[in-house]
Amino acid sequence: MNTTTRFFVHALLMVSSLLMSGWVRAETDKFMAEGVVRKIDPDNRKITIKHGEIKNLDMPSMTMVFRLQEAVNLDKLQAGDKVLFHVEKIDGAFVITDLQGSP
Ligand SMILES: [Cu+2]
Repeated sequence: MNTTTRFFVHALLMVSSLLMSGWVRAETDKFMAEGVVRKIDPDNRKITIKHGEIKNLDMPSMTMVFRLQEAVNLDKLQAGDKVLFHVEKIDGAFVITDLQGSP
């Protein structure tokens, strides 16, 4: 390996490790709120959840309606289900971007 090649290999490794650590951090920092499904409106992609504290939004526990992002699958969901979910404020609306069943 000549010096130039070695330099580029080094730079590439550094950039990829930075990207990886940023990605891993973003994944683990994603706050998952706890909740119980109250009502589902699949036609309008809306869901009513009685939720615990949502730390990333500074929101205390309450029952409210959320919008569901297209990627979130609600086929198996029904009222009474315990869920873990991530909410983001997008264009002034509270949107669930990730939702999973809770044991
Ligand atoms: Cu709320």
